Amino acid sequence: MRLFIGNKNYSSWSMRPWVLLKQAGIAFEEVKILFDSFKPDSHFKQSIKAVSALGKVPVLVDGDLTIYESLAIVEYLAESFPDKHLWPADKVARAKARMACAEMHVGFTALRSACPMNIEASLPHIGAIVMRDNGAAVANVKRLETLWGELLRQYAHTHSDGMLFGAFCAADAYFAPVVMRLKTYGIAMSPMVTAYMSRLCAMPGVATWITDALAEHEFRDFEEPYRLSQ
Ligand SMILES: N[C@@H](CCC(=O)N[C@@H](CS)C(=O)NCC(=O)O)C(=O)O
Repeated sequence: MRLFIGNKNYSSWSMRPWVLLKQAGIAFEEVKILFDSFKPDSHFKQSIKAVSALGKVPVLVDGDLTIYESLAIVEYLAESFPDKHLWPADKVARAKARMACAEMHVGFTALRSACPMNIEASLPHIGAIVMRDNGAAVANVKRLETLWGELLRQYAHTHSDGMLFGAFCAADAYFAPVVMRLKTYGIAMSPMVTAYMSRLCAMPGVATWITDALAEHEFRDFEEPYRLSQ
């Protein structure tokens, strides 16, 4: 199995299936296509379009099958590796985990656009301005607090991982990039959620992604609304 991803510092969508695979201990080959631009003639677009017509990462290639869209990749992995419990075992918890991932997939747009993922950056001054002036982003953060708070209160104690549904699952992988944003932009969360964020960052699959992202040093102007190139 090969997983095509973009820059680890910037590519929030790539991070989701990658940390899920890594955390579950599923073997795969990583193929990184560095962003240059998203223009049709860019190296990135040409390279990923040769793999998948959508022209976006992540893409999972398993034999003859090519899957784009991160949620479809997660579902395919969950079906292919049932013993890895990528979704919670309990039916009700599983429904809630799928809801949370679907909500993440289409939602939190104000926060995502005001605070793009940038793992190596430290931008609390930008986070403060966003939280002061951007009501929609503030609402997104409040929704995260409510959603995560409810799940953590109900499930975190059921497994030593202390994740949203107890053991690490697809929902945690799905929210990992949001946790990166909250950290980069210094957005304050409740003590319970802050503790979850720390536990998530310490999960080996997530920690490895962060280490790789910090080692990347590939500055891209078009991914950097706030920093200047050194
Ligand atoms: N809905 C897609 C989103 C994928 C996506 O937007 N990936 C970004 C990188 S993080 C990308 O490839 N962008 C290229 C572009 O927009 O042209 C998914 O879930 O996989």
